[in-house]
Amino acid sequence: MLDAVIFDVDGTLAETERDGHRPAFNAAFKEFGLDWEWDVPMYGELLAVTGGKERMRAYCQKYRPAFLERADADAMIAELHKTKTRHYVKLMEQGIIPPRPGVLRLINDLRANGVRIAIATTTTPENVDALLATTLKDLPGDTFEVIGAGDIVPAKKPAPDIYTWVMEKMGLAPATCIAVEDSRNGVRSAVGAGLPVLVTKSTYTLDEDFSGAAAVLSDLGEPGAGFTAFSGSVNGVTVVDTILLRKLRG
Ligand code: XBP
Ligand code: MG
Repeated sequence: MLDAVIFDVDGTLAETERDGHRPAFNAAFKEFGLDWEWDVPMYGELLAVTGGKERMRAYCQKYRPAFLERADADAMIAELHKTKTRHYVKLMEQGIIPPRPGVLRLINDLRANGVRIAIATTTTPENVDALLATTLKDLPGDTFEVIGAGDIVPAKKPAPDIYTWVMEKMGLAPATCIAVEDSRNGVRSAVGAGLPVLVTKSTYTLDEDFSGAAAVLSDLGEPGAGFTAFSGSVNGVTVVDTILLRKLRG
């Protein structure tokens, strides 16, 4: 029985971290006259902490402790984050980030089968809107019935709160839903909310520990370019569709 699929956003629907969020943070730092620069490996390390404000704070704790001693440190982080969001939206408007393989195909298949679709993410709502308007513009406007994003719950992933919030909004129990994620933090969040999780590894999460996931794949697969399975009972199938998600849901 599968009523709904709840998707993570960053790394799952699109590879937004390296060329979207990361340069947006760097542009905000520059605008504020800070000499902070998050290169590709450094950003990979910082992704251990979800949420942009939380990530900047964790960076300062480790690399810029003096910044946190400023009386206006909290306000500065909030302003930096608003600026980062503005840069991120501008970057997305350039249309540089495509959907990951199989994303549009799977979502259309779920719609055709009457499966409800939602989002549970730690990213800011404006970022989700930007992604929907650009990368995912070919999906009908009513695709995502509920979008749980950003500070709507105080405890971000790996806490289960965002998944629980989304299921409550949909009036569904975890027993009839499945999550699609790309990160260890996402798996912990979904499993904590009682959901089975399908993982599609992303650039920054290739080596993460996904124990607890129902299946771990390279991507959702397209006909002619199927996924590679690292774990899970996929029995010769090479594209994720409604039938496979029903099986994984159990
Ligand atoms: C990914 C994240 C986010 C973004 C930054 O979340 O960790 O924090 O990197 O977003 P998910 P904000 O994979 O759950 O979508 O700067 O808007 O917080
Ligand atoms: Mg993610």
